[in-house]
Amino acid sequence: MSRKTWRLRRSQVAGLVLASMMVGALLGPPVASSHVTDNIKHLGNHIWEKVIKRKVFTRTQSDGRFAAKSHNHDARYVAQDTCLDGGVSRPVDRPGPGQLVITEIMPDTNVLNEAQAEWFELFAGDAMDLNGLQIGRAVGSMDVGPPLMTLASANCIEVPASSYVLFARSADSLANGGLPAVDHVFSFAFTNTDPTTLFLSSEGTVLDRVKLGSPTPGSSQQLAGGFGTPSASVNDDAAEWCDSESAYHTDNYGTPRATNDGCP
Ligand SMILES: [Ca+2]
Ligand SMILES: [Ca+2]
Ligand SMILES: [Ca+2]
Repeated sequence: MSRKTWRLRRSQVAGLVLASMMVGALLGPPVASSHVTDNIKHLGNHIWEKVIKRKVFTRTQSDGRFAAKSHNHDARYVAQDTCLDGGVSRPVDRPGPGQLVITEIMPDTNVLNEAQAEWFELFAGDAMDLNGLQIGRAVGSMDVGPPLMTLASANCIEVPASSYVLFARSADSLANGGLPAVDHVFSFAFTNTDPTTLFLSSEGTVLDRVKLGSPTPGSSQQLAGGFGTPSASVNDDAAEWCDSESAYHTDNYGTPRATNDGCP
């Protein structure tokens, strides 16, 4: 075998290894933890963000408008700088860390089809726009993985101060267990046996994240209510969470889009 042929084959092998790493990154997070794994995760994040970027622009184009490019020059993150408020363009009023808090998650419903009935709730302490908000989940770790959804619209996705935002797998109250008005539909799933994790980020900045134990069937996991404004740092402590005891459905407990119960 000539030296030239060996070089060619070695580069082909390298190409195959890279391709398999990219496929692995797209299929899901690797189990082992190592430097190589970190590189694969980084590559996976990069690909996801490229995919999301395309989606954001596609959505905006279908509305006949283009999202402005971010001042953040990190190409991995997409940001929409302006949105339409009553038809008038203005800067997006993004939340900062602590302004948007994860308050309740229903990963494991009784009776209902979970692919339509899972939900989670956020609390907005201040008025804000949710344009560009990214949400994701990482099983078994507080690590922030690739975002699983990004909120995008040509119009400002406004949220008033001191209000709850409800995300559910379906907006159909006949399918989702009779939830109150759903603000946003999500398509990823919560497992019922692993720890429940969720994070929120905007322009690459983590706004909030939680890691809880595995859920009790039929009960939401809720941040203890009754102690003033929900806090994105207090909710880091799993001891501040408990199962809801308020029924919103004949076989399911939680307080979707409403103040949480106190914990015993
Ligand atoms: Ca589930
Ligand atoms: Ca937190
Ligand atoms: Ca609630």
